[in-house]
Amino acid sequence: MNEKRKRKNQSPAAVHSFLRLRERERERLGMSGTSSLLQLWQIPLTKLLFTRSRFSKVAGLYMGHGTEMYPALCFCKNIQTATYEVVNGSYVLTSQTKENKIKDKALETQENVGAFQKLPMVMPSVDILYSSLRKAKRVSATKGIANIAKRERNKGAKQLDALMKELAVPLRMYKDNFPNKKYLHPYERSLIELTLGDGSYEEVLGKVDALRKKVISVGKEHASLCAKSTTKREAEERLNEGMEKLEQIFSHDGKAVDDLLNVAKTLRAMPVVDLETPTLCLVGAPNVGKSSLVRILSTGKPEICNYPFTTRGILMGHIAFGYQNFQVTDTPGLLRRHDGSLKDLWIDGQSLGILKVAWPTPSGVGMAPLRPTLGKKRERLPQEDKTRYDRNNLEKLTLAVLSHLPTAVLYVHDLSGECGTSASDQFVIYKEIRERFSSHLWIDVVSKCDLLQESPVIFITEDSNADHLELARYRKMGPDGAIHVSVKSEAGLNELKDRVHELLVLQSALIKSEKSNQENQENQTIQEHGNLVEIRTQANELVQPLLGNANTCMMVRVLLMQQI
Ligand SMILES: Nc1nc2c(ncn2[C@@H]2O[C@H](COP(=O)(O)OP(=O)(O)O)[C@@H](O)[C@H]2O)c(=O)[nH]1
Ligand SMILES: [Mg+2]
Repeated sequence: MNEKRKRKNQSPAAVHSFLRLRERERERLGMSGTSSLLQLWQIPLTKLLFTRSRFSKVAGLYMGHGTEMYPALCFCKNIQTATYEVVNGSYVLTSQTKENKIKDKALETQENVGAFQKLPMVMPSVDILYSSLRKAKRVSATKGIANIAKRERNKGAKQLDALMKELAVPLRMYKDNFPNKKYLHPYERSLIELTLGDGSYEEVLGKVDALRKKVISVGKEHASLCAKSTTKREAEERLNEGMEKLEQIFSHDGKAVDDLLNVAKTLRAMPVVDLETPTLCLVGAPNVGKSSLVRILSTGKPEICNYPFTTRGILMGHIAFGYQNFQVTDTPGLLRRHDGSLKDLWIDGQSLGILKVAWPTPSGVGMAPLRPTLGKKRERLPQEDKTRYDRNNLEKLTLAVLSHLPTAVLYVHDLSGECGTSASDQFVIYKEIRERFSSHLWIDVVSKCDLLQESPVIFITEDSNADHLELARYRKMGPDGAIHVSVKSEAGLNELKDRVHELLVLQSALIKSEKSNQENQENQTIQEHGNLVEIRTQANELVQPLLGNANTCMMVRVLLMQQI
């Protein structure tokens, strides 16, 4: 405001240079993207014309001192308050590109995790209802109404209005503050799918919003009925009716709020990962010794993270090498499917919306969406289905971690025959995972080597592939270059720690270089935009002295802007 007042008293040239300076500063600070025509077109000059004109208050066509002022100036005045963006070389009202802005925001948020820790606290539905009723009943009639009937209907309408607002405001807050799933980091999106089930998150939020809309429409309707009452008694009756109706609706549909409360609780309990800290992720079949190795590698005592659908917790530890800190975590195990490979579980790129698992359907085993796990629905699943469901989700969690988090992989192979998954099954899963995540930094470890030396194992379940040379080599030694370790005899642990250190330092460098690449790209975009603005400003300066007529001036500028 002060800036505006000061500028009013300055000469057009001073205003012009001030605006150019400010535009440059905005560009320098990276505030590009939205450029005000007020600045780019030096529109305040026309505003000065208005203030100088004796007819500045007259609408429509303006005449004064022989100067004709065109209706274009009215348009000009309108656009002073609007901001524009450059789209395909021409200016488009910012409101028209609102969608793009949302998209930008989405891209921004997708780069970060931590949304679950920012979820709003949800109040149980009964608490919302009773506190709203208490507050509404305390509302009294507007002071100074002498007529009893008028006073009563005024009080009734006000109380109903207050109840409606008290009920609707928290619901609105939940709607606004629970993030849209599609704008979340893909890892968090996958956790929502895995823990809550396909579409459950949106369903619960949708129900909460439907309840809000119902409360508003019923509340308004009864408040207006109450306001139309002609007697004190009628007003009282309508007030009671309205209160009862709202209470009834909220008691009946308030379950959605309680479901949302459970969703928030579940999601907030998810382990927090730091994307910028290099992480080592242990992968392999169940019982191969992953957790035991996490304990050995962690410098402190690792925490057990309970993902809601895991039967056993997952360990999350920290490794400190000198001044550097790293994360180490195990994943639930991967199993070989007898009906094929893991490919049904692949998480396709960014989207988990299409995640499907093999699931018994009424017409036999087919592809069906994940079953929701919220509330009672989960309990009703038959035991066999529940086990299958949990197993699928455990594996999907492993795949989600590998797909969406910048982790280095420590793949654990157990060739001792102790873990319950045969060497050839482990080999098949390993090859699939290795191929799928070939870009990850990687170490192979053969665990429990104390047992290997004691008794070479032969599996009854081994198939004819055993003759295959590669498999035979694998069964004996694991993948090429694998480190043989034993938590029991401590063999190979020092070598493993050294290799892990090297790997994590590399991972750290990788994260840093990716980050600086990203920053460079962003800076380049800002720079390009800055150059464009500079060219436009210079072109504007050239055209300005040549053109006297404001209308023509504007037309030429529009053409010029579109050309650049
Ligand atoms: N003999 C022997 N047993 C081990 C070794 N490492 C782990 N185990 C055992 O293997 C079983 C599974 O280990 P765990 O770390 O829970 O495997 P995870 O399911 O892959 O996390 C446990 O009973 C461990 O005691 C080892 O080096 N030698
Ligand atoms: Mg484990």
